[in-house]
Amino acid sequence: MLTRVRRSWEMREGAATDEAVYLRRRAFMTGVAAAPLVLSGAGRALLAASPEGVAGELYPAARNPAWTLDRPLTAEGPVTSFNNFYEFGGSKRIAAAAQALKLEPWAVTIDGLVEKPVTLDVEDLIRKMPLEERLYRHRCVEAWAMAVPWTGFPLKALLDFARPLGSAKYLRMETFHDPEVAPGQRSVLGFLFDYPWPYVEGLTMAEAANELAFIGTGLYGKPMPKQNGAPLRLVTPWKYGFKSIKSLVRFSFTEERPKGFWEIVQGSEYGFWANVNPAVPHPRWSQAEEEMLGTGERRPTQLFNGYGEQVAHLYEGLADEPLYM
Ligand SMILES: Nc1nc2c(c(=O)[nH]1)N[C@H]1C(S)=C(S)[C@@H](COP(=O)(O)O)O[C@H]1N2
Ligand SMILES: [Mo]
Repeated sequence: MLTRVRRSWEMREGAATDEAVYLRRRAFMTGVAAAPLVLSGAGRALLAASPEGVAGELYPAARNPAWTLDRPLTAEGPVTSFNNFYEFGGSKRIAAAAQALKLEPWAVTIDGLVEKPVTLDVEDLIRKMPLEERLYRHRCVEAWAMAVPWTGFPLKALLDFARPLGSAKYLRMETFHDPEVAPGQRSVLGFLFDYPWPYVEGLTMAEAANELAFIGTGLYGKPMPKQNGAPLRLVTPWKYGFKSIKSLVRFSFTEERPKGFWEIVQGSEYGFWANVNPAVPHPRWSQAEEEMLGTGERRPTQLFNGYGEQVAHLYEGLADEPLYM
């Protein structure tokens, strides 16, 4: 008898077997022939995917070896059970609540200053994009950090698909808005205080076209967990985590600089640029060091989160801008 205490993020031993048994039973009950006991490769891939994941058979995607890490990968458990996703509440333990998100159907709109606005289903969009896996660091302004394998596609591929006009200066991204699904979006304090839903973020066109800017569709070789921002979330590893907007429904090309969710809520603490810099403290968090999720290891923060080689040139001539808040 195992008496070891299991931490909440450890996978239950034999969980995959349980799932296989469950699927066979379900097939039996619906009158479909039971799945063979020995699963084909594709069958195993389907079982590994989360049941509601979008286009699960595309995972795992091939890893792009250009993006390596200076530290071990963070364990999957803490990454999928310690989250910021205010739509589902202000605590870090929103993973269960986030399961209410319905991923099918999920419409994505591309509009604003583009040749031709379009709305398409997220699965169609993902199937048009070149999926790959990248190992990236992630740094929250609250001074915690992680190192994770994202699956997804370069944001540049979406720009090429969208064909923005020459007059477009910014890309504005927007999260779903559905108070019935997301309790955080319900008005709690009424007229006293409401968050400015939906969550919005923005990048300059040069930032959006940078090779590092990525749209995440998966994590740890599987479709994106809902709590991490399924089915599409921005990944900008040189910026604080609040820029990496989750569960996207809209990409708009604009001439005006969009105001982000946290910039609207508290403009004195959160700005448009939000580039990681150890020398510029947030009013509530020193940015000198970061703490790795899962291990608690402390490391010195790096300028641009260690990605200066890829992005420092984007900020030349912008010294008067608040680049690090
Ligand atoms: N829509 C939406 N996106 C969001 C947030 C949020 O509250 N809502 N939180 C942000 C913050 S502050 C961080 S650090 C990351 C956390 O991503 P993770 O939960 O996958 O680690 O998501 C970002 N994207
Ligand atoms: Mo964050």
